[in-house]
Amino acid sequence: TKKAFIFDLDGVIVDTAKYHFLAWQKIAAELGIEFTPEHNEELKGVSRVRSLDIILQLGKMSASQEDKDRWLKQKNEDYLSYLVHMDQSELLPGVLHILQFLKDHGQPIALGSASKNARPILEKTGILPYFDAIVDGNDVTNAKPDPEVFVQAAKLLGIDNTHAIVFEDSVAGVQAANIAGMTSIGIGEESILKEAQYNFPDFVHIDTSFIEYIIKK
Ligand code: B16
Ligand code: MG
Repeated sequence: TKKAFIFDLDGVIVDTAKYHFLAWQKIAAELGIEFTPEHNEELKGVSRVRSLDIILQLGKMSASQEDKDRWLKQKNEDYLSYLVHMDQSELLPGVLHILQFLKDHGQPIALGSASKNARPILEKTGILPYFDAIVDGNDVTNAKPDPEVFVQAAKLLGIDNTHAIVFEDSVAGVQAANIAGMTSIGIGEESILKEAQYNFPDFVHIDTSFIEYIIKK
């Protein structure tokens, strides 16, 4: 059967989660808010605007829209500065192999990311041609765990939700896939991604026989 393979971007295809963390940490430090890697788990897969709200909540702070807009701009500029020299070497291990395997087997591939910076990252890492559809933070109004981003992706590929497989590194993203009735594959620590139907530490641990099994299922 033809399935739809939907990839999250940050933390699944590229290790940009570390850059998001660094950029947010700078803002938090400026505001005198303690922001740890554990706190950062809550920001994964979450929109930029919502991420700032979570950080402000952590510091029990409220702020004017003007201040928020300034911090959001500052965060993104800082984040983009980490991406300037990005190239194919920043693809997470094993990703390219799986993308190629799916292509060779005629399987539709989509991106389902909360990021508004998704396209330039796909271009810089040279994997844009693998994607039959791209849905990112510029296309959706509801952020993960709302399934909008994945539902749109499956629709663009013309595949039923129940035949869609989502690779995700975030709790919110795994929840979004589950809510949509899709197969969720957690990439990362199993103890964090408890709700995923399958879990792998990374793509190196995903055997092509597993992908074949999912395609046939
Ligand atoms: P941007 P994903 C998400 O991307 C990140 O996980 C999340 O940390 C980030 O805040 C969000 O994109 C928005 O990104 O600021 O670039 O628009 O994991 O859904 O690919
Ligand atoms: Mg992610």
